[in-house]
Amino acid sequence: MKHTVLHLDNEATTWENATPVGCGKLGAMLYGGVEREIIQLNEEKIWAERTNRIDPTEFCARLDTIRKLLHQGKNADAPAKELLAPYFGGVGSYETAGELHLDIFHSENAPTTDYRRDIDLTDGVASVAYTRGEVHHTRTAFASYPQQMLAYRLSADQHGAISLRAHYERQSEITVTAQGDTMTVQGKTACSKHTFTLKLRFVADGGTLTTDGKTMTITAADSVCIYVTAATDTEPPTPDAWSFDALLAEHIADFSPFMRRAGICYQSETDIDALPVPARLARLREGHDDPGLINLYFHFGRYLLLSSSRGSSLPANLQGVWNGDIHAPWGSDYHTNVNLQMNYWHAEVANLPECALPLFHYMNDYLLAPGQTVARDFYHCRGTVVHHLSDIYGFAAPADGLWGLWQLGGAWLCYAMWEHYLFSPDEDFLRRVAYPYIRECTRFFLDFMVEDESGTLTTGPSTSPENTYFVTEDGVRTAAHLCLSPTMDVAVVRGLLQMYIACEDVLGADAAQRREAAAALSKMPGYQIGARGQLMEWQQDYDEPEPGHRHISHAFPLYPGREINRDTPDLMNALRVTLRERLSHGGGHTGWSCAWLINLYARLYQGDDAADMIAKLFKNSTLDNLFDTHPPFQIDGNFGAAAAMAEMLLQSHTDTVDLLPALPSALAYQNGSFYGLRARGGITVDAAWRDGRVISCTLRAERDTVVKLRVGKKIIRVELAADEAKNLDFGK
Ligand code: FUC
Repeated sequence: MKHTVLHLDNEATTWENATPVGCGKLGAMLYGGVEREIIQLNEEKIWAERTNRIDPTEFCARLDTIRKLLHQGKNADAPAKELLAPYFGGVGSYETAGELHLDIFHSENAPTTDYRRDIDLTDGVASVAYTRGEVHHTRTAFASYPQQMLAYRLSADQHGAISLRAHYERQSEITVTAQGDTMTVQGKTACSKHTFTLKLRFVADGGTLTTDGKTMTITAADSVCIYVTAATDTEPPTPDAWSFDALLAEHIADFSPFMRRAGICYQSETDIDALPVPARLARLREGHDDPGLINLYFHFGRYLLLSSSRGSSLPANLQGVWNGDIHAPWGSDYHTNVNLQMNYWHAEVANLPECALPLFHYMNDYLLAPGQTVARDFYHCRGTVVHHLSDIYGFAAPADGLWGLWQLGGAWLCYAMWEHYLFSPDEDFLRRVAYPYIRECTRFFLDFMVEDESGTLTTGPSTSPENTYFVTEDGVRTAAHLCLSPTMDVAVVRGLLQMYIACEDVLGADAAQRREAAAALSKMPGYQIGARGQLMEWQQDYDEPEPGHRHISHAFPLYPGREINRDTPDLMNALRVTLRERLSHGGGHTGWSCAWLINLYARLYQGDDAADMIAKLFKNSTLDNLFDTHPPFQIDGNFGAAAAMAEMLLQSHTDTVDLLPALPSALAYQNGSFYGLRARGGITVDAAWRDGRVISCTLRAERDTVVKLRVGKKIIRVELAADEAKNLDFGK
């Protein structure tokens, strides 16, 4: 299996374009500068805590007033702004740990040639290489998960060629002390509530190492290794003076098996694959195809997840684990009205299910209990709730403004747990990890929803995430956020009730609540088609101020939900109209929104439109290092698009496993293969196609099972025995 390399030919001039490495808790962005190297560092818990918790007294009574207005068909935005303004909270920002700066002294007075900056995505190793005069310089960096340590080496092919001076910077007060070969950095988060410490150990081979108490100077070394540990509110261990090569070997043995599990391999041209990414993006922008870039992007999406969400780490935030600021864009927080969920869309299908476990720990250990308090105090409901954003301190209340009055964040997160179970049905996981959160979330909605006059259950006051609709009052048209039962609420809650009932059917834990849930499900509204043939976003067919809005919330039942599928052709058609309208008004203009559209077109079996969206993503929302840009950098687009690239080749959300459900028809996509993609039911699939037709596939199952495999128009029944590979040959 060949190594997949993300190749650049320039130093990063901005943080956003640097090279990411990470091991879940720690992250680094490497600029790869020849004269000055900057290594920006992160530790996942350096996060400012907002301490002014809102007193929820009276919230519930005021909310009732707003709800009544909505039930009377009135616009409730203005009174809600007035009545509820005191109750909107906020969270602090995830923060940078600061930057190690290395001033590099080259003795050769010659130009730099043959510069390259790479990430070997398979091994998880970043590198820089260049030639200066007669000397070839190499830098190697990685984040060791087994050691929870960052490692960086500068070396050259001639003795004594490495000289540098190292100092540490942060855009806020820090204490730096250098003693012997170790630099210790101490600082506080912006709220001053949390302290953090980094230890940087310098090991020079040959030459001299001196310190003035703050900086390190190394002269004429053969190589220099730097090892970094970091921790918040506690001391990190001092890095051992490791053998770099042994540490590297251990890291590759740890990292690469995950990366080797799965891949997409559209047939591509070797000389185009070898180009630096900026040149490939430029070619694309000129209208050339580059299916090989999809292979790379998919792998990079897996690399980023494995590097930012692992073991006992926190889940990937808006920027994974990478952030160069004290006050990051959107606080680099956990946005739960699409972004955090999208971060995990590829985890199962792209064969990194372990990387989803940090999300589940976060839900159970950080969100569940605080969400119960908010459910009780704000809504007088049982169960647990999360609104549209959160942090690492269990924030679960409404935030920001009227668009923060949206109670569905936790319910949507339940889908990740449920999908994890569907992909690998493990009753123990369901009982211990998924069920406690899903049950509590369901309980909230059983209490929260109220019947309207017709006996239909309604959610709200709520919003269709961040979108508004027009209402006319006294002849004046205004945009309103608040409503009852926007389609997304309906879809998320319907799916939640279904998954909860399915959990009870496996576990049989709470017959009374199962009955309540089944009764509630029977009273939920369905989906409606509007005057233009579109799927309606609200209960009424409103005009919209922003018809190209980035959120496509009402498409939820198509993806990531599954209620709209080939068995509901009218609703599929309605969504076709919806997407066309969104796009004709400039939709898909943020990276994550574009990534969602690729998934939606894949689920509509419109491979050509999916390919157009991929091209749009590459052209408008992809930085030179393949980071997704909102703008600015936001990691959800990387993850959501990786999921979509798999979804075009393999789907399993209905009762069949579908091969190549949305392969684009252009010549560039007609030949290729994939390996290690996962289908629901504990199945792993490899497949190859030629001239657009599947020629072979291999299926493996975790347990004995029967698969209905859809290949073209045929459905084939395949019996699989646990852990036995079954090869199917479909002829040339
Ligand atoms: C949601 C989106 C924004 C942005 C933010 C972090 O609120 O509407 O576009 O992605 O999250």
